[in-house]
Amino acid sequence: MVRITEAAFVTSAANITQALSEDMSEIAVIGRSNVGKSSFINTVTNRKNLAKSSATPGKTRLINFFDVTFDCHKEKFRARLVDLPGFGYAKVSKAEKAAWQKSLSEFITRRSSIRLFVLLRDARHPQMAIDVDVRAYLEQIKRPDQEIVTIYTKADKLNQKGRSALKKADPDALLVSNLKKSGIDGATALLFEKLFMRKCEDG
Ligand SMILES: Nc1nc2c(ncn2[C@@H]2O[C@H](COP(=O)(O)OP(=O)(O)OP(=O)(O)O)[C@@H](O)[C@H]2O)c(=O)[nH]1
Ligand SMILES: [Mg+2]
Repeated sequence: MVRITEAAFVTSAANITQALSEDMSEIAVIGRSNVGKSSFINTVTNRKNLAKSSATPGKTRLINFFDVTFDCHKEKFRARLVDLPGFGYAKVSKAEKAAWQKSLSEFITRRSSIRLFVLLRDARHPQMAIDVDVRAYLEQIKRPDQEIVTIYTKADKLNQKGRSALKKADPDALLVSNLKKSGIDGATALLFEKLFMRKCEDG
């Protein structure tokens, strides 16, 4: 089984110009404000407060970089996780929102070290138009050496009705709960497989 065994915060940046040099394969974690991006980084790295999460939307204001090590049967693979500010956060001024949107889209379109976009969506709301739009946008800007995966958060909040709605919207949906720490092995395996283009087989 593949695990992330080491993780360390490196730095924050307000925009692409301030960002680290592009010397490592990166996984960019994208999604609506409050969907659980920072929590997801804590869950996959098995660290409580590595990325700052909060019940108040709009918590992550900067682009945060974390160096991580994937371990597949003692073989180490280094990568970088990027925690991004959420989109769709309503409680800021129009000007601030526009500036945000600009630095976020600049980062994701121009940062060539991004190899994988992880789009997080709320399992309770699999059809949200803004998520559909963002997925389409990512498909449009994605270069040949980049991949996109969707992972649904807050699985613990799903009832039977929500489960069927999600299955209908996306039969192959990968679900995680950052609260219950469920779905993490599958999510880690998916990140590893997409990033390093190989599976970490059991044995
Ligand atoms: N029940 C439940 N709550 C979750 C889950 N993931 C995150 N949360 C909660 O949702 C809230 C937002 O989590 P964050 O990780 O800060 O979300 P974010 O996407 O980083 O938000 P921004 O930084 O504002 O864009 C926090 O109160 C978390 O505890 C989950 O899987 N289940
Ligand atoms: Mg955050």
